[in-house]
Amino acid sequence: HRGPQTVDLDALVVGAGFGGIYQLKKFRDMGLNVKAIDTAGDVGGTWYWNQYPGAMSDTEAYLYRYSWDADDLQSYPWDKHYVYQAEVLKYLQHVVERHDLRRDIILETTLTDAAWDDEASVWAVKTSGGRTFRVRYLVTALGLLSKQNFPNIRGIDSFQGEKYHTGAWPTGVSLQGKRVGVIGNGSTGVQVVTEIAKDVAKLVSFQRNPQYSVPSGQRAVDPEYRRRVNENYQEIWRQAKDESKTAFGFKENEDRPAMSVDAETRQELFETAWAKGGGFRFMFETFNDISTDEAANGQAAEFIKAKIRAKVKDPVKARKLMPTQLYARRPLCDAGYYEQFNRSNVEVVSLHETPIDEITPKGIRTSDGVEHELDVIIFATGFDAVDGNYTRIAIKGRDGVSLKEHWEPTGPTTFLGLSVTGFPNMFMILGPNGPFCNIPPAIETHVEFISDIVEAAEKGKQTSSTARNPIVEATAKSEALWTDECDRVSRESLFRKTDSWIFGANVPGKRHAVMFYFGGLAEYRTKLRKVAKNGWDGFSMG
Ligand code: NA7
Repeated sequence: HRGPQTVDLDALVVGAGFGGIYQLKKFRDMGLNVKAIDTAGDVGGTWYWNQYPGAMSDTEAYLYRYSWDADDLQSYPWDKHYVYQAEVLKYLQHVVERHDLRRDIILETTLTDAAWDDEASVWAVKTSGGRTFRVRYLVTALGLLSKQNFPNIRGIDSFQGEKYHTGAWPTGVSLQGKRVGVIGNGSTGVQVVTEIAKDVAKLVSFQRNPQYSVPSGQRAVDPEYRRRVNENYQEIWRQAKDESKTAFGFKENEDRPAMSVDAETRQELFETAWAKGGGFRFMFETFNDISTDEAANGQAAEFIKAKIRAKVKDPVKARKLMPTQLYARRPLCDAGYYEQFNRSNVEVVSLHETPIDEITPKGIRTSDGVEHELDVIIFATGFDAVDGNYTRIAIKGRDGVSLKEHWEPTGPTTFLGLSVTGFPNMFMILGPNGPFCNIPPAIETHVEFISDIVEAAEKGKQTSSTARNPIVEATAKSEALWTDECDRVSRESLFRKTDSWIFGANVPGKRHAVMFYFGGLAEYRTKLRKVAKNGWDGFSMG
Protein backbone atom coordinates (compact mmCIF):
# COMPACT_ATOMS: atom_id res chain seq x y z
CA HIS A 1 0.00 0.00 0.00
CA ARG A 2 2.84 2.39 0.69
CA GLY A 3 4.80 4.58 -1.67
CA PRO A 4 7.67 6.87 -0.72
CA GLN A 5 5.31 9.82 -0.47
CA THR A 6 2.78 8.17 1.83
CA VAL A 7 1.75 10.06 4.94
CA ASP A 8 -0.22 8.51 7.81
CA LEU A 9 -2.65 10.76 9.68
CA ASP A 10 -5.64 10.43 11.94
CA ALA A 11 -7.71 12.68 9.71
CA LEU A 12 -7.64 14.63 6.49
CA VAL A 13 -9.89 17.59 5.79
CA VAL A 14 -10.43 18.43 2.14
CA GLY A 15 -11.08 22.12 1.62
CA ALA A 16 -9.92 25.16 3.57
CA GLY A 17 -12.94 27.43 3.42
CA PHE A 18 -15.40 28.17 6.22
CA GLY A 19 -16.02 24.45 6.78
CA GLY A 20 -12.51 23.04 6.47
CA ILE A 21 -10.92 25.69 8.68
CA TYR A 22 -13.25 24.96 11.58
CA GLN A 23 -13.02 21.20 11.16
CA LEU A 24 -9.23 21.40 11.23
CA LYS A 25 -9.39 23.42 14.43
CA LYS A 26 -11.82 21.01 16.10
CA PHE A 27 -9.87 17.89 15.19
CA ARG A 28 -6.64 19.46 16.30
CA ASP A 29 -8.20 20.47 19.61
CA MET A 30 -9.25 16.84 20.05
CA GLY A 31 -5.62 15.82 19.76
CA LEU A 32 -5.90 14.20 16.36
CA ASN A 33 -3.06 14.32 13.89
CA VAL A 34 -4.79 16.19 11.08
CA LYS A 35 -4.07 18.17 7.92
CA ALA A 36 -6.25 20.13 5.55
CA ILE A 37 -5.63 20.37 1.82
CA ASP A 38 -7.00 22.81 -0.71
CA THR A 39 -6.65 23.28 -4.47
CA ALA A 40 -6.45 27.04 -4.07
CA GLY A 41 -3.38 29.18 -3.48
CA ASP A 42 -4.74 30.33 -0.13
CA VAL A 43 -7.45 29.56 2.40
CA GLY A 44 -10.96 30.97 1.94
CA GLY A 45 -12.83 28.51 -0.29
CA THR A 46 -15.77 30.26 -1.92
CA TRP A 47 -14.33 33.59 -0.83
CA TYR A 48 -11.00 32.80 -2.45
CA TRP A 49 -12.46 31.91 -5.84
CA ASN A 50 -15.32 34.37 -6.16
CA GLN A 51 -13.34 37.58 -6.44
CA TYR A 52 -15.67 39.06 -9.03
CA PRO A 53 -16.62 42.72 -8.65
CA GLY A 54 -19.47 43.20 -6.20
CA ALA A 55 -19.19 39.75 -4.57
CA MET A 56 -20.87 40.01 -1.20
CA SER A 57 -22.55 37.82 1.37
CA ASP A 58 -26.23 38.61 1.61
CA THR A 59 -26.38 37.36 5.18
CA GLU A 60 -25.89 40.28 7.55
CA ALA A 61 -22.27 40.56 8.66
CA TYR A 62 -22.92 39.76 12.32
CA LEU A 63 -24.20 36.30 11.32
CA TYR A 64 -21.74 35.68 8.53
CA ARG A 65 -18.87 34.51 10.72
CA TYR A 66 -18.02 31.86 13.27
CA SER A 67 -19.84 31.87 16.57
CA TRP A 68 -17.29 29.79 18.49
CA ASP A 69 -14.64 32.40 19.23
CA ALA A 70 -16.39 34.70 21.70
CA ASP A 71 -13.51 37.17 22.03
CA ASP A 72 -13.08 37.49 18.32
CA LEU A 73 -16.81 38.07 17.88
CA GLN A 74 -16.60 41.01 20.24
CA SER A 75 -13.56 42.60 18.70
CA TYR A 76 -13.29 41.76 15.00
CA PRO A 77 -14.42 44.80 13.03
CA TRP A 78 -16.91 45.05 10.20
CA ASP A 79 -18.03 48.40 8.96
CA LYS A 80 -21.07 47.65 6.80
CA HIS A 81 -24.17 45.54 7.35
CA TYR A 82 -23.09 43.16 4.59
CA VAL A 83 -19.51 42.09 3.99
CA TYR A 84 -17.83 42.02 0.60
CA GLN A 85 -15.64 39.20 -0.66
CA ALA A 86 -12.31 40.81 0.24
CA GLU A 87 -13.44 41.29 3.82
CA VAL A 88 -14.71 37.72 4.22
CA LEU A 89 -11.44 36.41 2.81
CA LYS A 90 -9.47 38.63 5.19
CA TYR A 91 -11.58 37.43 8.09
CA LEU A 92 -10.95 33.77 7.29
CA GLN A 93 -7.21 34.44 6.91
CA HIS A 94 -7.34 36.18 10.25
CA VAL A 95 -9.00 33.18 11.93
CA VAL A 96 -6.38 30.88 10.44
CA GLU A 97 -3.56 33.05 11.80
CA ARG A 98 -5.23 33.64 15.15
CA HIS A 99 -5.53 29.91 15.80
CA ASP A 100 -2.22 29.03 14.19
CA LEU A 101 -3.86 26.71 11.69
CA ARG A 102 -1.70 27.46 8.71
CA ARG A 103 1.00 24.99 9.66
CA ASP A 104 -1.48 22.17 9.06
CA ILE A 105 -2.90 23.47 5.77
CA ILE A 106 -1.39 22.27 2.52
CA LEU A 107 -2.34 24.53 -0.38
CA GLU A 108 -2.32 23.96 -4.14
CA THR A 109 -3.09 20.33 -3.49
CA THR A 110 -6.11 18.58 -4.97
CA LEU A 111 -7.73 15.32 -4.01
CA THR A 112 -7.54 13.17 -7.13
CA ASP A 113 -8.72 9.85 -5.77
CA ALA A 114 -9.91 8.53 -2.42
CA ALA A 115 -10.48 4.85 -1.74
CA TRP A 116 -11.60 3.02 1.37
CA ASP A 117 -9.23 0.23 2.35
CA ASP A 118 -11.47 -2.18 4.18
CA GLU A 119 -8.70 -4.37 5.46
CA ALA A 120 -6.82 -1.59 7.19
CA SER A 121 -9.93 0.52 7.86
CA VAL A 122 -8.33 3.63 6.42
CA TRP A 123 -8.93 5.96 3.54
CA ALA A 124 -6.15 6.15 0.96
CA VAL A 125 -6.30 9.64 -0.46
CA LYS A 126 -4.20 10.47 -3.50
CA THR A 127 -3.47 14.09 -4.20
CA SER A 128 -1.97 16.12 -7.02
CA GLY A 129 1.76 16.25 -6.57
CA GLY A 130 1.89 12.51 -5.92
CA ARG A 131 1.35 12.41 -2.19
CA THR A 132 -0.91 9.76 -0.64
CA PHE A 133 -2.52 10.26 2.74
CA ARG A 134 -3.62 7.20 4.68
CA VAL A 135 -6.14 8.47 7.17
CA ARG A 136 -8.67 7.02 9.58
CA TYR A 137 -11.16 9.83 9.01
CA LEU A 138 -11.89 11.79 5.85
CA VAL A 139 -13.90 14.99 5.99
CA THR A 140 -14.86 16.69 2.75
CA ALA A 141 -15.55 20.41 2.96
CA LEU A 142 -15.84 20.96 -0.77
CA GLY A 143 -18.41 23.74 -0.70
CA LEU A 144 -21.94 23.83 -2.04
CA LEU A 145 -21.13 26.03 -4.95
CA SER A 146 -17.72 25.52 -6.47
CA LYS A 147 -17.93 23.47 -9.64
CA GLN A 148 -18.56 26.12 -12.25
CA ASN A 149 -21.31 25.77 -14.81
CA PHE A 150 -20.32 27.03 -18.26
CA PRO A 151 -23.12 27.27 -20.79
CA ASN A 152 -22.75 25.35 -23.97
CA ILE A 153 -23.09 28.19 -26.45
CA ARG A 154 -21.99 27.84 -30.05
CA GLY A 155 -18.78 29.70 -30.85
CA ILE A 156 -17.81 30.20 -27.21
CA ASP A 157 -14.14 29.48 -27.96
CA SER A 158 -13.99 31.85 -30.91
CA PHE A 159 -14.39 34.97 -28.79
CA GLN A 160 -11.26 37.09 -28.98
CA GLY A 161 -11.87 39.30 -25.98
CA GLU A 162 -11.57 38.45 -22.28
CA LYS A 163 -13.78 35.72 -20.82
CA TYR A 164 -14.33 35.07 -17.11
CA HIS A 165 -16.51 32.87 -14.97
CA THR A 166 -17.40 34.68 -11.77
CA GLY A 167 -16.55 31.58 -9.74
CA ALA A 168 -12.92 31.59 -10.91
CA TRP A 169 -12.23 35.28 -11.13
CA PRO A 170 -8.55 36.12 -11.60
CA THR A 171 -6.97 38.94 -9.61
CA GLY A 172 -6.08 42.16 -11.35
CA VAL A 173 -8.87 42.32 -13.94
CA SER A 174 -9.87 45.86 -14.91
CA LEU A 175 -13.20 46.50 -16.60
CA GLN A 176 -12.79 50.26 -16.65
CA GLY A 177 -14.04 51.77 -19.91
CA LYS A 178 -14.65 48.39 -21.53
CA ARG A 179 -17.70 46.94 -23.29
CA VAL A 180 -18.88 44.12 -21.07
CA GLY A 181 -21.52 41.44 -21.50
CA VAL A 182 -22.87 39.57 -18.47
CA ILE A 183 -24.65 36.26 -19.02
CA GLY A 184 -26.76 35.23 -16.04
CA ASN A 185 -28.70 37.17 -13.45
CA GLY A 186 -28.87 35.12 -10.27
CA SER A 187 -27.31 36.36 -7.02
CA THR A 188 -23.99 36.71 -8.81
CA GLY A 189 -25.16 38.43 -12.00
CA VAL A 190 -27.18 40.93 -9.96
CA GLN A 191 -24.13 41.78 -7.84
CA VAL A 192 -21.82 42.13 -10.85
CA VAL A 193 -24.19 44.40 -12.75
CA THR A 194 -24.79 46.60 -9.71
CA GLU A 195 -21.08 47.02 -9.11
CA ILE A 196 -19.63 47.53 -12.58
CA ALA A 197 -22.29 49.58 -14.40
CA LYS A 198 -20.76 52.88 -13.35
CA ASP A 199 -17.26 51.96 -14.55
CA VAL A 200 -17.74 50.34 -17.92
CA ALA A 201 -18.26 51.94 -21.32
CA LYS A 202 -21.13 49.59 -22.10
CA LEU A 203 -22.86 46.86 -20.16
CA VAL A 204 -25.19 44.31 -21.72
CA SER A 205 -27.03 42.02 -19.32
CA PHE A 206 -28.23 38.84 -21.06
CA GLN A 207 -31.17 37.44 -19.11
CA ARG A 208 -33.02 34.22 -19.66
CA ASN A 209 -35.30 34.42 -16.64
CA PRO A 210 -35.42 37.78 -14.90
CA GLN A 211 -35.53 37.37 -11.14
CA TYR A 212 -37.05 39.17 -8.19
CA SER A 213 -34.64 41.24 -6.12
CA VAL A 214 -35.41 43.36 -3.07
CA PRO A 215 -33.16 45.96 -1.41
CA SER A 216 -30.43 44.58 0.85
CA GLY A 217 -30.43 47.55 3.19
CA GLN A 218 -26.67 47.90 2.88
CA ARG A 219 -25.41 50.73 5.07
CA ALA A 220 -22.63 51.64 7.45
CA VAL A 221 -22.52 50.08 10.90
CA ASP A 222 -22.81 52.66 13.65
CA PRO A 223 -21.11 52.09 17.02
CA GLU A 224 -24.39 51.91 18.91
CA TYR A 225 -25.63 49.08 16.68
CA ARG A 226 -22.36 47.20 17.15
CA ARG A 227 -22.54 47.66 20.89
CA ARG A 228 -26.03 46.15 20.96
CA VAL A 229 -24.95 43.20 18.84
CA ASN A 230 -21.96 42.60 21.11
CA GLU A 231 -24.08 42.71 24.23
CA ASN A 232 -26.57 40.21 22.84
CA TYR A 233 -24.32 37.92 20.87
CA GLN A 234 -25.03 34.74 22.78
CA GLU A 235 -28.75 35.23 22.47
CA ILE A 236 -28.41 36.17 18.80
CA TRP A 237 -26.71 32.88 17.99
CA ARG A 238 -29.11 30.87 20.10
CA GLN A 239 -32.05 32.39 18.22
CA ALA A 240 -30.44 31.86 14.82
CA LYS A 241 -29.45 28.27 15.45
CA ASP A 242 -32.17 26.93 17.69
CA GLU A 243 -35.23 29.03 17.03
CA SER A 244 -35.20 29.85 13.36
CA LYS A 245 -35.34 28.05 10.06
CA THR A 246 -33.05 30.13 7.92
CA ALA A 247 -30.67 31.51 10.59
CA PHE A 248 -30.73 34.92 8.96
CA GLY A 249 -31.35 36.81 12.19
CA PHE A 250 -35.14 37.03 12.26
CA LYS A 251 -37.97 34.76 13.23
CA GLU A 252 -39.78 33.31 10.25
CA ASN A 253 -43.47 34.02 10.21
CA GLU A 254 -45.40 30.92 11.22
CA ASP A 255 -48.98 31.95 11.54
CA ARG A 256 -49.91 34.63 9.03
CA PRO A 257 -50.92 33.50 5.55
CA ALA A 258 -50.65 36.30 2.98
CA MET A 259 -54.35 36.10 2.11
CA SER A 260 -55.45 36.26 5.74
CA VAL A 261 -55.02 40.03 5.84
CA ASP A 262 -56.60 42.70 3.66
CA ALA A 263 -54.80 44.16 0.68
CA GLU A 264 -53.83 47.35 2.47
CA THR A 265 -52.28 45.54 5.43
CA ARG A 266 -50.45 43.20 3.07
CA GLN A 267 -49.01 46.16 1.21
CA GLU A 268 -47.89 47.74 4.47
CA LEU A 269 -46.18 44.56 5.64
CA PHE A 270 -44.37 44.20 2.34
CA GLU A 271 -43.34 47.87 2.48
CA THR A 272 -41.94 47.42 5.98
CA ALA A 273 -39.87 44.39 4.94
CA TRP A 274 -38.77 46.22 1.79
CA ALA A 275 -37.52 49.12 3.91
CA LYS A 276 -35.69 46.84 6.35
CA GLY A 277 -33.93 45.02 3.53
CA GLY A 278 -32.87 41.40 2.98
CA GLY A 279 -34.12 38.77 0.56
CA PHE A 280 -34.76 36.00 3.06
CA ARG A 281 -36.49 38.44 5.39
CA PHE A 282 -38.81 39.64 2.64
CA MET A 283 -39.78 36.10 1.72
CA PHE A 284 -40.00 34.49 5.15
CA GLU A 285 -40.67 37.16 7.77
CA THR A 286 -43.69 38.79 6.14
CA PHE A 287 -45.99 35.79 5.77
CA ASN A 288 -45.81 32.07 6.37
CA ASP A 289 -46.77 30.88 2.90
CA ILE A 290 -44.97 32.89 0.20
CA SER A 291 -42.78 29.91 -0.66
CA THR A 292 -45.59 27.37 -0.49
CA ASP A 293 -48.84 28.94 -1.72
CA GLU A 294 -49.21 30.22 -5.27
CA ALA A 295 -51.69 32.95 -4.41
CA ALA A 296 -49.47 34.25 -1.60
CA ASN A 297 -46.46 33.98 -3.85
CA GLY A 298 -48.29 35.95 -6.53
CA GLN A 299 -48.94 38.78 -4.08
CA ALA A 300 -45.26 39.09 -3.21
CA ALA A 301 -44.36 38.84 -6.89
CA GLU A 302 -46.78 41.61 -7.86
CA PHE A 303 -45.43 43.85 -5.12
CA ILE A 304 -41.87 43.47 -6.40
CA LYS A 305 -42.91 43.87 -10.03
CA ALA A 306 -44.59 47.19 -9.21
CA LYS A 307 -41.32 48.31 -7.61
CA ILE A 308 -39.39 47.32 -10.75
CA ARG A 309 -41.85 49.29 -12.91
CA ALA A 310 -41.43 52.32 -10.68
CA LYS A 311 -37.64 52.13 -10.63
CA VAL A 312 -36.84 51.40 -14.27
CA LYS A 313 -37.71 54.46 -16.33
CA ASP A 314 -37.48 52.99 -19.83
CA PRO A 315 -40.63 50.85 -20.30
CA VAL A 316 -38.90 48.54 -22.77
CA LYS A 317 -36.08 47.80 -20.34
CA ALA A 318 -38.65 47.40 -17.55
CA ARG A 319 -40.55 44.85 -19.63
CA LYS A 320 -37.40 42.85 -20.25
CA LEU A 321 -36.55 42.90 -16.53
CA MET A 322 -39.99 41.73 -15.46
CA PRO A 323 -39.94 38.23 -13.92
CA THR A 324 -42.41 35.77 -15.38
CA GLN A 325 -41.82 32.77 -13.11
CA LEU A 326 -42.85 32.14 -9.51
CA TYR A 327 -40.94 34.01 -6.82
CA ALA A 328 -39.37 30.76 -5.67
CA ARG A 329 -35.65 30.70 -6.11
CA ARG A 330 -33.07 31.66 -3.59
CA PRO A 331 -34.36 35.12 -2.66
CA LEU A 332 -32.11 37.90 -3.91
CA CYS A 333 -31.30 41.32 -2.59
CA ASP A 334 -29.21 44.15 -3.92
CA ALA A 335 -27.85 47.61 -3.30
CA GLY A 336 -29.35 49.41 -6.31
CA TYR A 337 -29.58 46.83 -9.08
CA TYR A 338 -32.63 47.99 -11.04
CA GLU A 339 -31.40 51.59 -10.86
CA GLN A 340 -28.38 50.67 -12.99
CA PHE A 341 -30.66 50.13 -15.96
CA ASN A 342 -31.49 53.84 -15.96
CA ARG A 343 -27.94 54.52 -17.13
CA SER A 344 -27.62 55.08 -20.84
CA ASN A 345 -24.63 52.70 -21.02
CA VAL A 346 -26.58 49.75 -19.59
CA GLU A 347 -28.75 47.50 -21.73
CA VAL A 348 -30.76 44.38 -21.05
CA VAL A 349 -31.33 41.63 -23.59
CA SER A 350 -34.21 39.26 -23.02
CA LEU A 351 -33.09 35.82 -24.11
CA HIS A 352 -36.71 34.74 -24.31
CA GLU A 353 -37.36 37.41 -26.93
CA THR A 354 -34.00 37.13 -28.67
CA PRO A 355 -31.99 34.03 -27.70
CA ILE A 356 -28.25 33.89 -28.23
CA ASP A 357 -27.44 32.45 -31.65
CA GLU A 358 -23.74 32.30 -31.14
CA ILE A 359 -20.68 33.85 -29.63
CA THR A 360 -18.54 35.41 -32.33
CA PRO A 361 -14.93 36.60 -32.27
CA LYS A 362 -16.27 40.11 -31.57
CA GLY A 363 -19.14 39.48 -29.17
CA ILE A 364 -22.55 37.88 -28.87
CA ARG A 365 -25.05 37.55 -31.72
CA THR A 366 -28.72 37.24 -30.80
CA SER A 367 -31.54 35.84 -32.93
CA ASP A 368 -32.60 39.28 -34.16
CA GLY A 369 -29.30 39.47 -36.04
CA VAL A 370 -27.76 42.02 -33.67
CA GLU A 371 -24.10 41.43 -32.89
CA HIS A 372 -23.43 42.92 -29.45
CA GLU A 373 -19.77 43.91 -29.69
CA LEU A 374 -17.90 43.25 -26.47
CA ASP A 375 -14.40 43.40 -24.99
CA VAL A 376 -15.29 41.12 -22.08
CA ILE A 377 -17.86 38.35 -21.49
CA ILE A 378 -18.65 37.51 -17.89
CA PHE A 379 -20.26 34.15 -17.21
CA ALA A 380 -22.39 34.54 -14.11
CA THR A 381 -23.94 31.21 -14.98
CA GLY A 382 -23.73 29.47 -11.64
CA PHE A 383 -22.54 26.09 -10.49
CA ASP A 384 -23.12 22.38 -10.73
CA ALA A 385 -24.12 22.72 -7.12
CA VAL A 386 -24.21 20.51 -4.02
CA ASP A 387 -23.47 17.02 -5.38
CA GLY A 388 -21.57 18.31 -8.43
CA ASN A 389 -18.44 18.59 -6.34
CA TYR A 390 -18.67 14.99 -5.27
CA THR A 391 -19.54 13.29 -8.51
CA ARG A 392 -16.65 14.93 -10.35
CA ILE A 393 -14.00 13.37 -8.12
CA ALA A 394 -13.33 9.70 -7.57
CA ILE A 395 -14.36 8.80 -4.03
CA LYS A 396 -14.64 5.04 -3.70
CA GLY A 397 -16.18 3.41 -0.65
CA ARG A 398 -16.67 -0.24 0.20
CA ASP A 399 -16.15 -2.69 -2.68
CA GLY A 400 -14.75 0.10 -4.83
CA VAL A 401 -18.18 1.64 -5.41
CA SER A 402 -17.87 5.35 -6.13
CA LEU A 403 -20.18 7.99 -4.72
CA LYS A 404 -21.25 8.71 -8.26
CA GLU A 405 -22.26 5.09 -8.72
CA HIS A 406 -23.94 4.97 -5.33
CA TRP A 407 -26.06 7.97 -6.32
CA GLU A 408 -26.69 6.92 -9.91
CA PRO A 409 -29.98 5.07 -9.36
CA THR A 410 -31.58 7.49 -6.91
CA GLY A 411 -29.93 10.89 -7.04
CA PRO A 412 -27.78 12.18 -4.20
CA THR A 413 -28.72 10.55 -0.90
CA THR A 414 -27.16 10.90 2.53
CA PHE A 415 -27.97 10.52 6.18
CA LEU A 416 -28.35 14.05 7.61
CA GLY A 417 -26.43 15.59 4.72
CA LEU A 418 -23.15 14.37 6.14
CA SER A 419 -22.75 10.62 5.88
CA VAL A 420 -23.35 7.94 3.26
CA THR A 421 -23.74 4.21 3.71
CA GLY A 422 -20.81 2.31 2.21
CA PHE A 423 -18.49 5.24 2.93
CA PRO A 424 -17.32 4.57 6.47
CA ASN A 425 -15.45 7.22 8.43
CA MET A 426 -16.13 9.77 5.73
CA PHE A 427 -18.12 12.87 6.56
CA MET A 428 -19.32 15.65 4.33
CA ILE A 429 -19.70 19.22 5.50
CA LEU A 430 -22.76 20.49 3.63
CA GLY A 431 -23.31 17.32 1.65
CA PRO A 432 -26.60 16.81 -0.22
CA ASN A 433 -29.71 17.07 1.97
CA GLY A 434 -28.17 19.25 4.61
CA PRO A 435 -30.16 22.19 5.96
CA PHE A 436 -31.20 25.04 3.65
CA CYS A 437 -30.15 28.15 5.58
CA ASN A 438 -27.44 30.69 6.27
CA ILE A 439 -24.19 28.82 5.68
CA PRO A 440 -21.80 29.49 8.61
CA PRO A 441 -24.18 28.17 11.31
CA ALA A 442 -25.01 25.18 9.09
CA ILE A 443 -21.28 24.50 8.80
CA GLU A 444 -20.76 24.80 12.55
CA THR A 445 -23.62 22.39 13.13
CA HIS A 446 -22.03 19.84 10.81
CA VAL A 447 -18.48 20.28 12.12
CA GLU A 448 -19.59 19.95 15.73
CA PHE A 449 -21.65 16.85 15.04
CA ILE A 450 -18.83 15.25 13.05
CA SER A 451 -16.34 16.05 15.79
CA ASP A 452 -18.62 14.62 18.48
CA ILE A 453 -19.27 11.37 16.65
CA VAL A 454 -15.57 10.93 15.91
CA GLU A 455 -14.80 11.58 19.55
CA ALA A 456 -17.32 8.94 20.56
CA ALA A 457 -15.74 6.47 18.15
CA GLU A 458 -12.27 7.25 19.47
CA LYS A 459 -13.43 6.67 23.04
CA GLY A 460 -14.88 3.34 21.97
CA LYS A 461 -11.50 2.45 20.55
CA GLN A 462 -9.72 3.12 23.84
CA THR A 463 -11.98 0.71 25.68
CA SER A 464 -12.06 -1.90 22.92
CA SER A 465 -9.97 -5.05 23.16
CA THR A 466 -9.20 -5.20 19.42
CA ALA A 467 -6.57 -3.07 17.74
CA ARG A 468 -8.86 -2.33 14.82
CA ASN A 469 -9.69 1.25 13.89
CA PRO A 470 -13.15 2.35 14.93
CA ILE A 471 -15.75 2.55 12.20
CA VAL A 472 -18.63 5.00 11.90
CA GLU A 473 -21.08 4.54 9.08
CA ALA A 474 -24.62 5.57 8.26
CA THR A 475 -26.90 2.59 7.86
CA ALA A 476 -28.72 2.05 4.57
CA LYS A 477 -31.99 2.36 6.43
CA SER A 478 -31.19 5.70 8.01
CA GLU A 479 -30.06 7.05 4.65
CA ALA A 480 -33.31 5.95 3.02
CA LEU A 481 -35.42 7.42 5.81
CA TRP A 482 -33.60 10.75 5.70
CA THR A 483 -33.98 10.92 1.94
CA ASP A 484 -37.72 10.35 2.32
CA GLU A 485 -37.90 12.97 5.03
CA CYS A 486 -36.18 15.58 2.82
CA ASP A 487 -38.52 14.68 0.00
CA ARG A 488 -41.57 14.97 2.24
CA VAL A 489 -40.58 18.30 3.81
CA SER A 490 -39.89 19.93 0.44
CA ARG A 491 -42.98 18.62 -1.30
CA GLU A 492 -45.00 21.75 -0.65
CA SER A 493 -42.26 24.15 -1.59
CA LEU A 494 -42.72 26.22 -4.72
CA PHE A 495 -38.93 26.13 -5.04
CA ARG A 496 -39.39 22.60 -6.22
CA LYS A 497 -41.58 23.76 -9.09
CA THR A 498 -39.09 26.39 -10.21
CA ASP A 499 -35.94 25.38 -12.03
CA SER A 500 -32.81 26.38 -10.16
CA TRP A 501 -29.70 24.85 -8.62
CA ILE A 502 -31.56 24.26 -5.35
CA PHE A 503 -33.25 21.22 -6.88
CA GLY A 504 -30.47 20.40 -9.33
CA ALA A 505 -32.38 21.96 -12.19
CA ASN A 506 -29.84 24.42 -13.60
CA VAL A 507 -27.39 22.23 -15.47
CA PRO A 508 -28.50 20.66 -18.76
CA GLY A 509 -28.71 16.88 -18.42
CA LYS A 510 -28.50 16.90 -14.63
CA ARG A 511 -31.16 14.94 -12.81
CA HIS A 512 -33.58 17.07 -10.79
CA ALA A 513 -33.39 15.98 -7.18
CA VAL A 514 -34.05 17.03 -3.64
CA MET A 515 -30.78 18.59 -2.47
CA PHE A 516 -31.69 20.15 0.88
CA TYR A 517 -33.54 19.55 4.09
CA PHE A 518 -36.22 22.25 4.07
CA GLY A 519 -37.36 21.78 7.67
CA GLY A 520 -35.15 24.58 8.96
CA LEU A 521 -31.94 24.71 10.99
CA ALA A 522 -33.56 24.62 14.45
CA GLU A 523 -35.53 21.48 13.61
CA TYR A 524 -32.46 19.95 11.99
CA ARG A 525 -30.36 20.57 15.08
CA THR A 526 -33.03 19.01 17.27
CA LYS A 527 -32.82 15.91 15.11
CA LEU A 528 -29.03 15.78 15.41
CA ARG A 529 -29.23 16.08 19.18
CA LYS A 530 -31.67 13.20 19.24
CA VAL A 531 -29.36 11.05 17.13
CA ALA A 532 -26.48 11.73 19.53
CA LYS A 533 -28.55 11.20 22.64
CA ASN A 534 -29.87 7.87 21.40
CA GLY A 535 -26.39 6.41 21.03
CA TRP A 536 -25.77 7.70 17.50
CA ASP A 537 -29.00 6.28 16.25
CA GLY A 538 -28.85 5.63 12.51
CA PHE A 539 -25.11 5.00 12.46
CA SER A 540 -23.38 1.71 12.91
CA MET A 541 -20.44 2.14 15.24
CA GLY A 542 -17.96 -0.67 15.21
P1 NA7 B 1 -27.47 30.91 -10.30
O1 NA7 B 1 -28.34 31.41 -9.24
O2 NA7 B 1 -27.54 29.47 -10.66
O3 NA7 B 1 -27.74 31.80 -11.59
C1 NA7 B 1 -27.20 31.47 -12.83
C2 NA7 B 1 -27.71 32.41 -13.88
O4 NA7 B 1 -27.13 32.05 -15.14
C3 NA7 B 1 -29.22 32.36 -14.08
O5 NA7 B 1 -29.68 33.64 -14.37
C4 NA7 B 1 -29.36 31.45 -15.31
O6 NA7 B 1 -30.51 31.65 -16.07
C5 NA7 B 1 -28.16 31.88 -16.10
N1 NA7 B 1 -27.75 30.88 -17.09
C6 NA7 B 1 -27.27 29.63 -16.86
N2 NA7 B 1 -27.02 29.01 -18.02
C7 NA7 B 1 -27.35 29.87 -19.00
C8 NA7 B 1 -27.33 29.81 -20.41
N3 NA7 B 1 -26.93 28.70 -21.03
N4 NA7 B 1 -27.75 30.89 -21.10
C9 NA7 B 1 -28.18 31.99 -20.45
N5 NA7 B 1 -28.22 32.12 -19.14
C10 NA7 B 1 -27.82 31.07 -18.41
O7 NA7 B 1 -25.93 31.19 -9.97
P2 NA7 B 1 -25.30 32.38 -9.13
O8 NA7 B 1 -23.83 32.26 -9.27
O9 NA7 B 1 -25.92 33.66 -9.49
O10 NA7 B 1 -25.72 32.08 -7.67
C11 NA7 B 1 -25.51 30.81 -7.07
C12 NA7 B 1 -25.65 30.90 -5.60
O11 NA7 B 1 -24.47 31.50 -5.04
C13 NA7 B 1 -26.73 31.78 -5.08
O12 NA7 B 1 -27.99 31.22 -5.09
C14 NA7 B 1 -26.25 32.10 -3.68
O13 NA7 B 1 -26.59 31.05 -2.81
C15 NA7 B 1 -24.78 32.18 -3.83
P3 NA7 B 1 -31.90 30.87 -15.73
O14 NA7 B 1 -32.40 31.58 -14.54
O15 NA7 B 1 -31.50 29.44 -15.45
O16 NA7 B 1 -32.74 31.01 -16.89
